[in-house]
Amino acid sequence: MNTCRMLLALISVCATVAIAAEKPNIVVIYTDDVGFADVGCYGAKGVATPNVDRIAKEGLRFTDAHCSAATCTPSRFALLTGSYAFRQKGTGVLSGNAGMIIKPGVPTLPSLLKEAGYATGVVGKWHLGLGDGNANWNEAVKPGPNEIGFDYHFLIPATGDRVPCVYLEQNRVVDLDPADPIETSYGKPIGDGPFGTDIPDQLKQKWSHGHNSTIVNGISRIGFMTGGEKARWVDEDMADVISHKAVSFIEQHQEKPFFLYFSTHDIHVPRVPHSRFVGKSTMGLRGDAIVQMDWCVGEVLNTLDRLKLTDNTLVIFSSDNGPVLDDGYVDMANEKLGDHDPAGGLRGGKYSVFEGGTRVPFIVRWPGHVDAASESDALFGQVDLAASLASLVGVSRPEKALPDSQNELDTLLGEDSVGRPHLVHEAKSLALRVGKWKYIAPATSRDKLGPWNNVKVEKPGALYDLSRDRGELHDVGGANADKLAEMAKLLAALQDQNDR
Ligand code: NG6
Ligand code: CA
Repeated sequence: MNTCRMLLALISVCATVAIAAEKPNIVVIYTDDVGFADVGCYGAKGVATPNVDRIAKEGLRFTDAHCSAATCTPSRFALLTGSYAFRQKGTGVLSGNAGMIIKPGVPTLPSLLKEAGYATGVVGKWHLGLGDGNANWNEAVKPGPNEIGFDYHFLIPATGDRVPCVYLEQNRVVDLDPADPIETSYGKPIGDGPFGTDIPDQLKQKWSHGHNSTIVNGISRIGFMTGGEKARWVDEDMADVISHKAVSFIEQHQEKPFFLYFSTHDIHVPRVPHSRFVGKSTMGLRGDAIVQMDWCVGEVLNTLDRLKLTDNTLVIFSSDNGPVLDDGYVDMANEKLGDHDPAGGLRGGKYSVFEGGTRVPFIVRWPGHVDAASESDALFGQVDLAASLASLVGVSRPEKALPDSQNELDTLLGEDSVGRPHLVHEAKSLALRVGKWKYIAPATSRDKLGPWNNVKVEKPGALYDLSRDRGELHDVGGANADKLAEMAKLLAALQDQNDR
C-alpha cells in the first residue's frame, strides 16, 4: 500500500470511529396511561417516583410535549411510523386479535435505526396488531415487530385487559403446551366459563364496565380465550417479567449501539401490582402501579449504570396518553385519589381532545449532550421522534417515509426552545395547537377522568388561549374569529396533506 492509500484508509477508520461516537444507545421507556402530573417531577402527590425523577434531575423535562393521540394504538402507531394515525383507517384502539396495522416494509423508527447499525428490540405492550388478522396463536404469528424493523420482541400482544393473556417472544407464545392450543374470540363467546358476567363478586378485581368475559388469573378480561393454561400470565408478576427481558436485552447488546423500546404495562388496567408494591402509595392500586412503573424504570437505569452505559445512552421517558381513573375495574382509583391531580390542572385525560389527553410527561437524558436539571416549554410531538432520531444517527430517510415526522433534534436536545410550529391531537375528533392557541374541531369529546362527561363542541369549533387559560375553560373563538378560522383551515389542510 502506498503512503497516500494508507492515509486514506486511516482517515476512513477515524471517520467511522467518529460516527460511531455519535451513535448513543437509545432507550424509549413508554408508559401506559400515565398522566401529566402522575410522576413526582411533574407534581404528583401521594406517590414517590425517585427513578423517573432521576431522569429529570439528570436531563431535560418538557412541559408541553405530546403523544399523538388520547389512546394507545394511534399514539404508538405515530411514534413508530412518524405518521399521524388519522391518515390510516383502522388505527383506533385494537382488539387483541387484530392484524398488524403497520405495513411491513414501511420505514419506521426501528427500521431506520437498524439501518444505522443498531440492535433493535421491543419489550412490553404492543397493541399494534399481530399477524394477518387471523392469528393462529399456536404457530408463529407473523407479521409482527420483526417485519417492521425490530430484531427482537417480547410482547404483551395487546393490553393487560384483553385476551390473549399470554406473552409472545419472537413470534411464538411463551410456554405454550401444544396439547392445549389457544383460541380467541372478540364476538361469540367461546369456552365453558364461568365468565366475568357470571360471577362478578368472586373475582380478584371486579369489573365496572366491559371487561366481563374470560377470566384469567381471577380477573375477567375483554374478549374470550380458551386453552394456553400454562402460558397465561400472572398480572402480579408482569412488571418483573418484562423488566427482566428489558435488562437482558441491554446486557446482550451492550457491545454495539442498541435501541430498546420498553413499553410498560403500568399503569393501565387491570392495576394488580406485585404484593411488594401494594400499599406503597397513598392512592390505592393506581398509585401502587405508579410505584411499580417507577421500579421498572429503575431496573433500566441501574442496568445502564452497572454496565457503564449511562453516559452513552439517550433515555427518553414518556406515556402513550393522558390519565384515567375508572377505566373498567373497581380498583378505587377515584375513591383513594386524595389531593393528587393526575393531569396537573389540564382539562380532560385519556380519550379526551383537551390537553390532558395528550400532554404527557416527556423527559430526555443524555449526559454531556443534554443539560442536567433543565426544562423546556417547547411544543414537541412524539410523532417527531422517528425523524429526529434518524437524524441523530445519521441515517437518511427515504422520500415519502415518516410523513408527519419533522426533524426536531434541536428541540429534543434542548437547543431550540420553540419546537414545532403546529401539532395535531387525535381523540375521536381532532384538535390543533399553534403556539399558545388550541383549536378543537366541532365534535363530541370525553371530559374528566372516568367516569366521563361528554362535551359537545359546536360549529365552528372552540378556541383556547393556553397562555391565559391552561385549563381550557374559556372558549375565545367568538372574540378571535379570524384566528379560529385560520386554524380550522390549517387543520383541514394538514388532514389533506403530509405534515412536512
Ligand atoms: C377501552 C377499554 C379500556 C381500555 C381502552 C384501551 C372498556 C369498557 N374499556 O375500550 O379499559 O382497555 O379501551 O386503552 O372495554 S389503551 O390505553 O390501550 O388505549
Ligand atoms: Ca394507554
